[in-house]
Amino acid sequence: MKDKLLRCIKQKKTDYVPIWFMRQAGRYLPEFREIRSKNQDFLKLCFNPELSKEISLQPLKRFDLDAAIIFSDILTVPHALKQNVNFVKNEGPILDNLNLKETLNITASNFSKTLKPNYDAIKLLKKNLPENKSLIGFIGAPWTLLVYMLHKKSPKKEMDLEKFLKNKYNLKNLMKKLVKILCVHIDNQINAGANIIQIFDSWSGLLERKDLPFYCYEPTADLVNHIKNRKIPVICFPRGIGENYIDFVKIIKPDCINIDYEVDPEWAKRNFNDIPIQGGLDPKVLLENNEMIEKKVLKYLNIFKDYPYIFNLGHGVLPETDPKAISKVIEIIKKK
Ligand code: 1CP
Repeated sequence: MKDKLLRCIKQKKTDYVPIWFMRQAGRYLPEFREIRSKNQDFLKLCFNPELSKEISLQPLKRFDLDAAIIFSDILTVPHALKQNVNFVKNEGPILDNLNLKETLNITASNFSKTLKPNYDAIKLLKKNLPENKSLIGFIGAPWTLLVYMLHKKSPKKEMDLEKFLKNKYNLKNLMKKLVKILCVHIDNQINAGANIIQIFDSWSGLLERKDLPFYCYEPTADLVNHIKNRKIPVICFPRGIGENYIDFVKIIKPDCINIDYEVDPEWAKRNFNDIPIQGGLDPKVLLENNEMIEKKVLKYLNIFKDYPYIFNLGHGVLPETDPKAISKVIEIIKKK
């Protein structure tokens, strides 16, 4: 097996720590900004198979990475469930009102038809990817998608969680629909050629401990079991849940767990029952000088030297990152 991420997840030896970056295709790359400037409509860009394949390959042309992640977005799912999504410059995504009845009535075949360009992009990417590189497909976890669909924008600035959780009827019905339709989305990505799936729960950190089982653990466990039945490894990223990472790992048993930059890597290694770990380094470190980058990358490498570990960050690459910082990180890892 030449695929280094798969080897690591299956706890087999690799000659160096496998490496990829969340948001490795994105605004910090001038070649991405160039394509983006000619394509103002972000969703349209996600639905252009040729360009999506091209953008996914951009970071691999520059850097010796071990995986490609398909260029798309978690918010193509609300779009395919008939809730309009607009990506507004400097504001992020803005969603139209949800028509719950219409959304609940979308069939799997209608959903798959809308997202067909996404799956065509994966097929094209697969054809153009050397066999030793992983092809990562992804979804947003049900909770994170619920947040965008009902709050209709990023919760980054403000969200009244108590008020949000009062809307039980919408939450319950939409949650059920999302789990079902996300299984379809996952199957379609695997059938097109994805050989690893990552589940992004970017807003699980908003939930209190008592609400995690219903909104995060249960729906995520359903999806993880679905992916495991397909014999494809799944990496989970429940960002911001702090000490609850222990329960998450115990209950859900993902094949690999991505830690965020607030998680102490030593603590994770001691407490995660030997489940392979990915990520952790604060993306802001890549804005520092080479000496600091080296010191902080080596910290993670040393902690995880006898542990199945995939190098990545504790969240996505920041747009202001100099691509040279990415080269520096890779150089440090390959020479170790
Ligand atoms: O040019 C631009 O303005 C677009 C920036 C951009 C990019 C490059 C967005 C808008 N999405 C993406 C691609 C993307 N998004 C990928 C594939 C590329 C890669 O990783 O290399 C992936 C996996 C995502 C996933 C995604 N989208 C998440 C989960 C991960 C995370 O960042 O927490 C989330 C929350 C989104 C929603 C989203 N997409 C884009 C924005 C600005 C946002 C909102 C973020 C917020 O609410 O703060």
